Amino acid sequence: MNNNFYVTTPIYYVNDIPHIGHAYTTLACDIIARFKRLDGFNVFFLTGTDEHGQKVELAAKNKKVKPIEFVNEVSLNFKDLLKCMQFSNDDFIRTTDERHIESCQKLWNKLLENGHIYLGKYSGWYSVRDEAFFSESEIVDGKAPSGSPVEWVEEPSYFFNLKKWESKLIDFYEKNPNFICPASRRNEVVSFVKGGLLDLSVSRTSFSWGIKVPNDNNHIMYVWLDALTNYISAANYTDKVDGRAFLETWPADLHMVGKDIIRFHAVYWPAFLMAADLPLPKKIFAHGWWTNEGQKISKSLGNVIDPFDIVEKFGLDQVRYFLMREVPFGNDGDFSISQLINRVNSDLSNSFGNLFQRVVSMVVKNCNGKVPEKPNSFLDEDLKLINSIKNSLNEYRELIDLQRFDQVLKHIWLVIGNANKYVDIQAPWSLKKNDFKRMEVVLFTLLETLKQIAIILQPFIPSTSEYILNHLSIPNDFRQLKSINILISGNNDISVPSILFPRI
Ligand code: ME8
Repeated sequence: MNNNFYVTTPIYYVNDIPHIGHAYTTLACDIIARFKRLDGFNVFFLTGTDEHGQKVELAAKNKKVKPIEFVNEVSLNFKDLLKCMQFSNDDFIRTTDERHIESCQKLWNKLLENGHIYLGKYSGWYSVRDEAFFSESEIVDGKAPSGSPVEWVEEPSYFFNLKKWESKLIDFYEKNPNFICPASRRNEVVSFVKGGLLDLSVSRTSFSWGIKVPNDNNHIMYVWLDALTNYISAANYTDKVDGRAFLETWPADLHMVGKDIIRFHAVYWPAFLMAADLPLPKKIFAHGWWTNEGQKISKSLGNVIDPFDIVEKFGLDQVRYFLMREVPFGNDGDFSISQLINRVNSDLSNSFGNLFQRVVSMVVKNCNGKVPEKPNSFLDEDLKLINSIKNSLNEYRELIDLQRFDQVLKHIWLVIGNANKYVDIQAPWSLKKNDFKRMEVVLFTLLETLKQIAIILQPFIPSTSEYILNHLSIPNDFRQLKSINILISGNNDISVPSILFPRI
C-alpha cells in the first residue's frame, strides 16, 4: 500500500495580511496532516505564498519598494501565522523560489512541446483584484461577478487551448465523482464546463512582475498558471531535490481551497496537467466562507478578523476547536465572538476541562497520585466507556477523509458527556468509603478514557492533548492510533492538574 499522503493549502496573496479565512483553510489541512501522521502515513503538507502578478506589483509600487523587497517582507506575515497557529507544514513554497520558477518554465515548455499553447492577441476584461479574465457576458454593471473593478485589456498573449479539454474534463468528473467536493461545488463546476470553455490567455506583456515565458521574454506567465504550478514545484517536478522522486509525492491527495477559487483548481489545473501528461490530484475540496457577525469580511469594511489577536485573547486550542466545531466543513459560517465564548465555556471548560479536573483530582487525592493497577475485571458500563473511542477509529478515519471535522468532534464530545455521566452515576466519592476496589476500577476506566480522548484530539487541539498525555505519563510511542489499545499503565504518576480551559 502507498502510505504517502500529500495535502496542500492555496498559496496566499502576500499583499493581504493573514486573516481568519487563511488561518481556517490551513487549519483544516493541519488537522488532516496531523491525523494522517498519527495514523502512520508519510505526510507531505504544503503551504506557501503567491507573490507575483499585477496586484503585488501595484502594492509594491505604492510602498515605493522593489517587488522582491516587498514580497520578502510580507511573506513573513504568513510564516508568522504558521507559528502562531502551530501549523505542522512540511514545506513552505514561495512563487519567487528558484525551484518554482524552473518548474513553471518546465511545465510551459512541456505544454508548448505538446502543442497546447499558441500565440494570439487578447482583448477583453481583466480584474486585477481577482487576477482573472472575464468575457463580456460575465460582466455585471461594469464589474466582475465578484464586484471587483475590471479594465479593458488588449495585448499580444499566449493562449492555452482550454476549449479542447472540455469533454475530457466532463468525462473525468463523471468517472471520478469525488474529485470535486462537496457535491454542490461539483455541480457548479460541471455546469460551468458544460456551458462551454474559451481558450485561456496565459501570458501578459503589460507589466513585468512574474515568471518569464521561456520562449519569449517579452511575456510573463499568467499568475494563475504560475500559482497552480506550486503544487508540483514543491513535489520536485524539476527533479532537483536528491532522493525524492516526483511521482512518489505527486499527485496530491487533496487540494484544500476556499469556494472562491474552485474554478481555477477544478477546471484550469486539471486541464494543464492533462495537457502536460501529468497525473491529476485525487481530490479538490472547496470549503465555505466566513462572515464576521453576519457581514462579508473585507479590508474596506475594516472588519477583518485577525487570527493573531483572537489567539492571544482566547487561546490557540480554543480558536482551533471553535473554527472546526462551529460550522459543518463545506458550509458558510458566521464568526461571532459570543458564539466563540459559548463554545469555549460549554464544550471546553464545562464538559471536557471539568471531566479532566475532577477525575485527576480524585486520583491525586485517593490513589496517592498514581494510576490504579489495571483491574482484573470490568463491568459492562466500564467497557462501554473504554471502548467508545477506540472502537470508533474507522469511523473517524472515514470522517477525516470526508473532511467532516465537526462530526468527529461531535462524536468525541458525546463520549466526554457520557464520561461525565458515568462519574455522576458511579459516584467514586461514595465508593471510596464502601468499596475502595470498585472506586479504583472506576478511576482507572476514566483515566483510560481520558487518555484515548487526548490521543484522538491531538490533531485538533495539540497543546492541550500533549499536556494531558504528559500529565498521564503516556510515553510518546503510545500516542499513535495504532497503540490506542494499549491500556494506561498502573502506577503512572499523576500530579495536581492545572485548569485546561479557564472560563471566559
Ligand atoms: O486566492 N472565509 O489567494 P488568497 C474562508 N493566491 N476562507 C477564506 C476567506 C473567508 N472569508 N477569505 C480567504 C488566492 N479565505 C490565490 C490562491 S492557489 C494556487 C492561489 C481563504 O490570499 C480561502 O481558502 O486570496 C480562499 O480560497 C483563500 O483564502 C484565498 O486566498
